[in-house]
Amino acid sequence: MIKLIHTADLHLGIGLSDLYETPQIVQQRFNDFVENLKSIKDFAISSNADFLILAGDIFHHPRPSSQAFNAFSQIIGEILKEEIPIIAVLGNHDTTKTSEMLSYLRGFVNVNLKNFYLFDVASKILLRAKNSNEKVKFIGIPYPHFQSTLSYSDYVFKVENKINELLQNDEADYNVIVGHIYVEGGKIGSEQRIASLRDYPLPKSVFERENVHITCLGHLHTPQKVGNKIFYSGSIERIDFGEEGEEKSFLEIVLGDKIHVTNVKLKLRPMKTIYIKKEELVNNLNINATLQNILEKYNVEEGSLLRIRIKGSDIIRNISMNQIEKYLYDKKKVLAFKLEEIKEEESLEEININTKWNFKEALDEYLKLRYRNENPEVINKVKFYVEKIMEEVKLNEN
Ligand SMILES: [Mn+2]
Repeated sequence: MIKLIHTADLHLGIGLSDLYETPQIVQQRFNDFVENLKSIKDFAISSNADFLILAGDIFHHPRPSSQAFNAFSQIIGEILKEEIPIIAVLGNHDTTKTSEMLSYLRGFVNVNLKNFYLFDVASKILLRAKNSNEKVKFIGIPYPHFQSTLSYSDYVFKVENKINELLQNDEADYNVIVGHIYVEGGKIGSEQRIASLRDYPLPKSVFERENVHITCLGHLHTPQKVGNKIFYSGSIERIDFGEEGEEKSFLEIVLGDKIHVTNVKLKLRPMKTIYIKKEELVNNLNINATLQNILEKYNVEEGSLLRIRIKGSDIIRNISMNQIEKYLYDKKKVLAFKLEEIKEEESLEEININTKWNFKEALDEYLKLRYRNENPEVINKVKFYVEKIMEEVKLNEN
């Protein structure tokens, strides 16, 4: 029996996605992420884990700030002191897209840091679990930047072949795949908004094999099980308001005769959105007092990240930022906030992009969402014209 602690997408050093910020707020928010990583460290140590898995995007930038680098190195130092090996793969944020793909994390390998294993290329390593002395093979798959240069089928073929090759020689008691990669069926969230990715979805069958005991993934920020024995731990904090209602956790995985996976919840900074209609504000002489009166009715947890969305245009410029800022910091005790205008009819949903779609399928989905309150005739008309344009493009290509 072995115990793995699985986390990913730490994104140390990520900013505050267009909230009004001061150096103190940025610092506090940075600490939120570090505190959660510390709680994972404490859990790994107190639960006597055999391995800690970091499935990519440890740093938000390929060149992390000295603060992020120091915070991270201190925490892993404490984990390694307890002789818990760390298995890390690189994510799309840890690496540059250039061919050298050199990560700062390689520095730990260069100094021969004991028990720190980094996968910056797809490869394998065979290790002994410290508690049971069983043999565990880790197969590490860093983020496949190369997918953008391949067709979908070539990409799937390449990854599948690599995994086949790495699985050869059945020398281990357990085979564990650790990757930073998008697998089909996964729910897409904030990782898409911060990186504008167009990832190919890898079929689950690439990982679902009899001799693979578990696949521990990073990249998708929502904690989720996407297949039989395929897990995303999710990120360690919420990154934007699209995740407002989402819980975050890390995984405690016990592999033995059976697999036991437990979600361990992380403490998150409260996040809240308040919607206000234009009419509630513009018919009043004192817009600032009115806005405060409206906000007064809402219960906002201390230390929240607050988003105020006003439905309607040309209102924010009439609001005194100094006044509202003072009110929100002093009275509502928010950590940070933003005030934004949205069109009344603006869709609050986003299209869940499925990269397997061809253009026509993507168009259909878009139109369905964009014109969902319209007569179907409108949709058909738009489709007709788009298809006409596509035909013209085809003619020009020939
Ligand atoms: Mn990622």
